[in-house]
Amino acid sequence: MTAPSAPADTVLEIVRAALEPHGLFLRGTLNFASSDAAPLLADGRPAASVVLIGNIGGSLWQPFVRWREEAPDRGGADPLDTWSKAVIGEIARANGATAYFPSDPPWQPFQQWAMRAEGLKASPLGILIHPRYGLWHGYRGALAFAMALPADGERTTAHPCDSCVEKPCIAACPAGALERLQFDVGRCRSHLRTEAGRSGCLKRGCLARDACPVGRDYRYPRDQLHFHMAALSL
Ligand code: B12
Ligand code: SF4
Ligand code: SF4
Repeated sequence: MTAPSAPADTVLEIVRAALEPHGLFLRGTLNFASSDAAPLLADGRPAASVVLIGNIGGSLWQPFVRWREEAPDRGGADPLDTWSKAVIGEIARANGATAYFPSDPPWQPFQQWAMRAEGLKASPLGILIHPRYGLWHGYRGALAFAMALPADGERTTAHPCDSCVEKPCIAACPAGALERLQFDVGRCRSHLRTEAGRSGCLKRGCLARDACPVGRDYRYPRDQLHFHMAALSL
């Protein structure tokens, strides 16, 4: 059963505190206009707002690894999604929210929400770039609420790709998957199936992502890089 929401000004603090032990962060809030296709709440009404939840750098990796070690069988085919649903689903239930997850069809427009909530823009890889975390961040879920929420989270107007003249990410991709300034998933996947792809990107992480000079301190740990790349090559 879903609990009633706390007042708007306290619910964000409650959510933030509940996320912290799991290495997850409240990334931003977005209030929907009447013209928006808002996601639906569990009772069928359109949501008034969403809270975006994500990782910054490798923040979630150790909490996730510990959770897996406690009960190796419970992860299923996609353990990071299972973990995200366990953690964020519980926070949703406790706070009267409806949880959405990026990998659940029909796909919700997480990146559009993030662009509006955080002011981010897409990089040539398709991933949104953050002026501090670079390409090393992602979204693990969103909480949809019936009430409007105060602006929260960081909002930026700085867009590193706009002033990056050389764009080393494009040249670093051995498959030429970014040459048309739009990620070519076919080229990328074909390369990952080759010997060079297996010993390169698959083992060390996406070389294009790694070539970006922004946010290098937030680069994912090796195991996490390998985990994400293995999922991409399936
Ligand atoms: C389908 C999908 C993919 C497909 C892309 C197929 C395609 N050509 O579009 C595949 C499986 C290839 C993919 C790969 C990756 N993805 Co992906 N993907 C998604 C997913 C589930 C749906 C995207 C979508 O269509 N949304 C529906 C539309 C309506 O929403 P939208 O916000 O308007 O969509 C935007 C995107 O579609 C974007 N876009 C268009 N083409 C591409 C291509 C890529 C690769 C990406 C990342 C985005 C992107 O432009 C739209 C404009 O707003 C999202 C989660 C989500 N729900 O959004 C993650 C998501 C976009 N992916 C993400 C990531 C991180 C990756 C990978 C880096 C994973 C990895 N290996 O580490 C790779 C990138 C490739 C690489 N070189 O490493 C992150 C991006 C986070 C961020 N900082 O922006 C998301 C948000 C998931 C998450 N949990 O955070 N992805
Ligand atoms: S290398 Fe430059 S263009 Fe490529 S993602 Fe990084 S900042 Fe953007
Ligand atoms: S994983 Fe490798 S082939 Fe795919 S986009 Fe990144 S650098 Fe290119």
